[in-house]
Amino acid sequence: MTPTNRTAAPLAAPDVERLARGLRAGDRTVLSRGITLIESKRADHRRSAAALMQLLLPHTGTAIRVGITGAPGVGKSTLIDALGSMLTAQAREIAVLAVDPSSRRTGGSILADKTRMARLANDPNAFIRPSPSSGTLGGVAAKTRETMLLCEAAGYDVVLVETIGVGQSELAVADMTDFFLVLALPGAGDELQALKKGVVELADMIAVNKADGDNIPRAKLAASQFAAALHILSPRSPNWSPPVVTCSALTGDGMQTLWSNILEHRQRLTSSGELAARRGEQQVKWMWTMLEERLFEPLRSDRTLKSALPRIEVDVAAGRLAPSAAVEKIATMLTRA
Ligand SMILES: Nc1nc2c(ncn2[C@@H]2O[C@H](COP(=O)(O)OP(=O)(O)OP(=O)(O)O)[C@@H](O)[C@H]2O)c(=O)[nH]1
Ligand SMILES: [Mg+2]
Repeated sequence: MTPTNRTAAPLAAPDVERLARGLRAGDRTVLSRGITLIESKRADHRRSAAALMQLLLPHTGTAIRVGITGAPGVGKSTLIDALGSMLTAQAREIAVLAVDPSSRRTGGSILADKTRMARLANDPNAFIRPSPSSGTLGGVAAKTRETMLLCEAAGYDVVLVETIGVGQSELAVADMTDFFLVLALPGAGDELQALKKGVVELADMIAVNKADGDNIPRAKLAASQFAAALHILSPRSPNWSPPVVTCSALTGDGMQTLWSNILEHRQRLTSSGELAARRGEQQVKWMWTMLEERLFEPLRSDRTLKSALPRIEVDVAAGRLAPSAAVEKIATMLTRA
């Protein structure tokens, strides 16, 4: 082995096994190292990461996976803090992850998130990991999914995934979780308009947050309007009709009801076999998304390809190059990349 090769392979197979053992023993430093490994773009790291995932696979799948979405400022982080602390007080271990492909959350805003989740940030039974920084939605989602599995193998029994709800990120989070919670604001009609229909269709529950102080009557009104609207949509699951509740992440009101609903949903989907079926479908879908990411990667990383693509696009747009001929050209370059 040449020296260059040696530096390129810092994690040989036995190290992956040690990492897996440490991770399963609940060592947080090792968990963070594992996450760093799966977030790495280096080819040798990627192979180690895949080996790690395969080793840990039998020890995953046990957590209750909850996705949380809603407009900016609706109170997602505050709610995660309130719900999460309630759960750690019940001796559960919570992992908090995020999918934010816009990489809006760099530096300062990660800190802001931690202050929004002040209780959990200092809770030994909670593990908070910000969104992988930048990248395509597919890439960010794939890393978050694997991070979720690492957390499960490390013994966390509830995983809460926050998404900012930009682009298709809600869909990606709904695809990696068992229960999808949509937060809304008191403000009824307008709010209903503002929520994308596709997101409401994904909801396993809508919670009208900030139902405190003067907001309570408006929150109740909004909840009844959402309930009426949900009635019209065909439910996502034959075993579950999404309830609409009101809550206050600030005071903690409604957190217990929220959690009871999540448990009830889990019980029903488990006994009907829907949970296992849904997770199986998710796994296959993840595989395809990751493969797609992998196949497309040379388009983003290979220098020759990257520099050729804009020119090809211009030629296609100008009608000088047939799209089919362009595809042939790119495909040939891809096989050489
Ligand atoms: N009155 C009231 N304010 C709340 C409640 N929940 C959150 N807030 C406030 O709303 C603001 C936004 O809360 P966040 O938890 O950061 O909201 P978010 O949805 O995570 O926001 P982004 O991550 O930026 O999309 C903060 O000032 C919170 O204190 C609530 O239940 N009642
Ligand atoms: Mg937030």
